[in-house]
Amino acid sequence: MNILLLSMPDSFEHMPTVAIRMPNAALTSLAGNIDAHHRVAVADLILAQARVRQTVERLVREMDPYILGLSVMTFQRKTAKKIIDLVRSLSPNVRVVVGGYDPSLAPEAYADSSWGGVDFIVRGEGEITFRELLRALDTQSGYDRIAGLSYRIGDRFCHNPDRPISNLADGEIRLPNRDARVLRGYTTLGRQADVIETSRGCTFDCSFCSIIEMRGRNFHTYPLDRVIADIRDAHNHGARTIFIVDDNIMLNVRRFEALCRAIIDAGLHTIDYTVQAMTSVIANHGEQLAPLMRRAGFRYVFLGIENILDEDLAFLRASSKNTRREDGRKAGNAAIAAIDSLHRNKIYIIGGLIIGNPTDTRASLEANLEFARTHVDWPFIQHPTPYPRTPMTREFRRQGLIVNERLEEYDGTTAVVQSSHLSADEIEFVRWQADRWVKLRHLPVAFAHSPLFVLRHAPQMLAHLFRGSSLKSLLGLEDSRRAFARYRAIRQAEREYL
Ligand code: B12
Ligand code: SF4
Repeated sequence: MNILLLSMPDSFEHMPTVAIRMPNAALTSLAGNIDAHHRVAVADLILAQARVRQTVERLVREMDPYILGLSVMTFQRKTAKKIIDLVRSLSPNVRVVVGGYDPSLAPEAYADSSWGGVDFIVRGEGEITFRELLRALDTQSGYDRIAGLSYRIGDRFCHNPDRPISNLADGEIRLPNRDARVLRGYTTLGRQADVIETSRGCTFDCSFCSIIEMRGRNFHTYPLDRVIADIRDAHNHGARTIFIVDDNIMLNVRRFEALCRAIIDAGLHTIDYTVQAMTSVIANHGEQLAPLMRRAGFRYVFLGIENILDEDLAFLRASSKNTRREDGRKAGNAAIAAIDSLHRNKIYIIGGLIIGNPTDTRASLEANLEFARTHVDWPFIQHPTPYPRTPMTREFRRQGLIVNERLEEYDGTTAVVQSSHLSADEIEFVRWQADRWVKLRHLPVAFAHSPLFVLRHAPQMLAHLFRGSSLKSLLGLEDSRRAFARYRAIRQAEREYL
């Protein structure tokens, strides 16, 4: 069977594609876990953002797929529909499978008859469900026993029971197949980029996160020798910088330390690594952990600070993962101790903050922005976004604070909810104004690490950073709200990928 797997081209503001283009971890993992007789191609459309239609047309011509698989996040739903319509127009008999967070958490949207084009929805983890689906198609043996699968019969969808979570330790899920990738150009500031995973799941329950509804509260890990083999494979495929996509790798600190040592022992510490981390773990274990991370090659840590105010942390249900402990007692917000520890070891902070929560005032936004200015190297400031089935979505709906239902704008940096004190527009404006200048300060660091890349791409990087601004607005001679309106119009136009 010919299988074409696509991830969507939609990107968001904090990851300008001029500098960052990362692969989707799901698709190569699916490709690595199907039976060997299939012909499979993986295309991350982020690599072809300016020519999505032509790229899809070419791939359909070359692959003549029987199966089209799409990995979709909520803000990419509209693009996914357009791509399905395009492929159907070129290849009417193609069977369409969707998977990922949005189809898993909002399957009803894909089963809707106005969508028309979707045949199968793979809910939750996909490797085994997808493999079983392909076998069922091969042997025409029916779909009713495939856990985690929803399938179309005429105008309606049948939803099979959920699939139990994979335990990962038993070797059932094989390594990703990176040879299946057919597009080139993955990068982080000029270094070839890749992704690996070492674990899945999380035992916390932050109200904004989709993970709990997706898979429950649990944590499963791959054996470290498999992780090292995965990193080596990425390296052999050219990767020089790696993003670890685990939901929450820091749940087992001893294991993470062992991973750092294993990376060093395997000589793979020459790669630049980026990992996501809870502030509490870094604050509580930073003395030993941060130097070890540095030796293993960790360059950036995406810190889930979420918010620096207690009231907001409580709303986000993120208090305990951001609390520092001393002698077993709670000792306040962990963010500063975590950042100090990483900075002392020359590791840079991507600071994840969520502002625009229900009780936020101008002063609470400012407090967080000031924190970003003072402590963070690359701000990843987002607005609370009501993704399907999260507890936060229910709360925003209950309070009547959702002001925008256009899902393609649910990209994290478009404010789609208001607070009790501020309009959504005001919240986004305040963030936008501060954000660019903090990011600008990181440019010399990027230059020192990747001088040729930054020299060559500085004009595009600056143009992206200051989209909508003019010399007059930068000099304060034009109302910055006009520049903001232009920025929003540019963002709007960018979303039309085909
Ligand atoms: C790593 C990660 C990132 C990385 C991306 C690296 C990359 N290129 O993939 C970074 C930090 C850059 C990032 C950015 C964003 N992310 Co993100 N991210 C994650 C995270 C932590 C892990 C995703 C992952 O790779 N998992 C490993 C793979 C193997 O698992 P998987 O994707 O679930 O795939 C499995 C199944 O879903 C299924 N499957 C998936 N696709 C398909 C397709 C087919 C055909 C089939 C059959 C099956 C299938 O099978 C796979 C294997 O089991 C998740 C979850 C979390 N805890 O926060 C959020 C998450 C996916 N991100 C999310 C979002 C919204 C974003 C952003 C918009 C920012 C934001 N507002 O949070 C941006 C958008 C990125 C972009 N395209 O520009 C949301 C999605 C919510 C939703 N309902 O859509 C999540 C769930 C976090 C959350 N808020 O709850 N993200
Ligand atoms: S700690 Fe991270 S992965 Fe876990 S629930 Fe919170 S945001 Fe999601």
